[in-house]
Amino acid sequence: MADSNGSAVDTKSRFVEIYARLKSEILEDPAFDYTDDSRQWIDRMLDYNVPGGKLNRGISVVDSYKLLKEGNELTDDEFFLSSVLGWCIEWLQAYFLVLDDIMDNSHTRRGQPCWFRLPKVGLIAANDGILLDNHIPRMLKRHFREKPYYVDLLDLFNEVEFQTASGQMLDLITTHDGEQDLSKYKFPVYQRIVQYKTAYYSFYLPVACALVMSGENLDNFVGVKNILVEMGTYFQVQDDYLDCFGSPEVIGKIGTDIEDFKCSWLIVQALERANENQMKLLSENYGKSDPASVTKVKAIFNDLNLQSVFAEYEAASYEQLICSIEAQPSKAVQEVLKSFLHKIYKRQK
Ligand code: DMA
Ligand code: MG
Ligand code: MG
Ligand code: MG
Repeated sequence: MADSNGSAVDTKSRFVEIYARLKSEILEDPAFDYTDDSRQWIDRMLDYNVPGGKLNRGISVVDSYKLLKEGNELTDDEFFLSSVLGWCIEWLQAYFLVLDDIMDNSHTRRGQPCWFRLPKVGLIAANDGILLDNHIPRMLKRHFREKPYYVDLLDLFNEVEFQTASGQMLDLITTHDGEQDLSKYKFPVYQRIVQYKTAYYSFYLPVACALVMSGENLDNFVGVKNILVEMGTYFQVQDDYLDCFGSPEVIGKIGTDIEDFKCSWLIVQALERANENQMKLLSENYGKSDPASVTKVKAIFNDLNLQSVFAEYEAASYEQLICSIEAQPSKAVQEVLKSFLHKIYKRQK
């Protein structure tokens, strides 16, 4: 048996190879008669937005499916099909990120300018987002139409996409310009936003895909879903922390949460701890785009020791997740959940 590290590298490179095949199937799609220019546009748009991330979500489908088979090697067909589902999640993520960067007024993503920032792209990016989204059911149809679980897959992707878009709506309407009001930024509001915008698609969806492919009924995995939603919340807390305290060269993006008046984990924690003077400074400076205001907000985050508050939250979340995972009856399911947790615990990017 390959050592675990060797096989992880192998899984990633085999997974990455499958992208080229899926892309060429899209470019050859007989339903649309591509001109040279349009084929080139899609080709470049996909390469720019789909494969350049960490691929954690996509590869987790393959890893989880393998663990559900109690570690037995996958056949070539099983490896391919679980990878297609993984790539569908990466496509879904690309779709949400292209639009998220427009709405969040972001500058960089994965170490390069956001797609809509390219002079030739601009708001064509909005339609590119729609195309990315439309590619998903086409890939599912091509590769899963004959499977008994085809309808379940379609339903799963539809539900999770609905949840994510609803989470984005909550994130955006909470952040409304013009009526900046920090008094509503409390933990339960925060939790609801991140559960919907991040946890379902990033954590539940990869594992749910692997379960559906294994012939399981998702109704029997509510406990697993709850654990994954907790893990997804922890992941978004890390994202919010890194937005301010991470290094842009490592995370590949420049933070905009303070400028955007986001209901981020840091501001929620700061508001719980600020004295009267700090509170006043936060209301005057949070959500302003000038660098001096951003610097003042960051200084308060530092004065309130939010770095150590985060370190404590991180350790406590980990303990709690491990405890819930170990209460799961199936060893294989425990392994799936632990492997996912270890991919993100103390991540720097
Ligand atoms: C991202 O939230 C959620 C989705 C659905 C893309 P975010 O805006 O904090 O993400 P990022 O920091 O990557 O822009
Ligand atoms: Mg964003
Ligand atoms: Mg956003
Ligand atoms: Mg963020």
